Amino acid sequence: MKTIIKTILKEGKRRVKKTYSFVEFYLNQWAGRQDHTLDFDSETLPFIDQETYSFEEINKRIDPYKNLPYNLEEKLDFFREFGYVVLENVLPPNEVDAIWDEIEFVTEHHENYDINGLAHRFNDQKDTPIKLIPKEKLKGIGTRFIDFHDSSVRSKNLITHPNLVPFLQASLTPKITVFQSLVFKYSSQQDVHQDFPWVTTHIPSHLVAAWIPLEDVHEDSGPLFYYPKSHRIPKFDFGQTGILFQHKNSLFSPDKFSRYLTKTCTDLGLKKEILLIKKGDVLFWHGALAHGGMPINDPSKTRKSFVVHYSTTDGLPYHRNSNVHEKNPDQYHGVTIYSNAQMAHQKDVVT
Ligand SMILES: O=C(O)CCC(=O)C(=O)O
Ligand SMILES: [Fe+2]
Repeated sequence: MKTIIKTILKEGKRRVKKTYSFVEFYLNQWAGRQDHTLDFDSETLPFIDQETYSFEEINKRIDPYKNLPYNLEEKLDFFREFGYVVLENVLPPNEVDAIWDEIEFVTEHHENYDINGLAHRFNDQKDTPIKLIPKEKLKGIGTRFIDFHDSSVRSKNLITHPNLVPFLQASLTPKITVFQSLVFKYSSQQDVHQDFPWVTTHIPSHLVAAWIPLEDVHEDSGPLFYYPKSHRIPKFDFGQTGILFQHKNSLFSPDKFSRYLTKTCTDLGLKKEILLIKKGDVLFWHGALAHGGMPINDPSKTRKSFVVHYSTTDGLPYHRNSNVHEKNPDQYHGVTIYSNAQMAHQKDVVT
């Protein structure tokens, strides 16, 4: 009885506090008062996002690179303007196929792996070892593998491929690291969102993501969609937590955020585009680009993809699940890949 009363009182207190915060938020808005900034810190903004950006200068700052199968200057200009860019034929298709073979192998033998996954209507929010997820769920719509690269040397080599690194260094800083990766078999069908409120490091602007198709994308499979140029729209205020989302503390929900993005993009005349790229290509998107996964029109169509969120070692000095420095983190093609101490027994187990 006592605990029930305590719980009710606690919940009541939380609601009163939240109501007070809402009133405060709207009063401040009405009075034109702003107690927190609603943009990235200009001091730590990647050079590409600064007005003084120049290709000559960035080319001096990044590590030397060999012939790239694309024009880096043109791709960076496009990225700056539109918030995304596609690099065509930059990854060896047989290496891409080999990654999917690994995913299939791990799925078939899931009982041997603690690699984390999320499966729709099984463990929607909480990362769970795939050995606890039924095989049929693992193969179904709404499933994702989390940080598969931790367990696969082949994946680490692919997501740090020398054709990608100069672009990453130029769009962030030369000290690139991997924040997190996700492997999908089907479209995520995720609502429109920007990544930086969730994929947070000490420096929220140090975020670029790659979308690596593991097969050619079919238009009925629920392609990735995005609003070109949306990386520059005014940022959403989650209330109390500013431009970042925190489950317990933010006043506004991800749904409200999605509605804000759709309305703002539409009002500004930005047109939604879908991504129909091929195996071997890579899309990079800016941490503030509004994007999501289209609904699946044909459930027989897979949309196998590897999504990687990159940051810098200044933004993320250690693995996101840790708060201590790792002595000599692994380096792949000049990119730092931290080990997940909580999953040490799963490191490189696939290869
Ligand atoms: O691939 C998708 O459908 C969306 C993935 C995504 O938005 C993300 O991982 O940030
Ligand atoms: Fe996203």
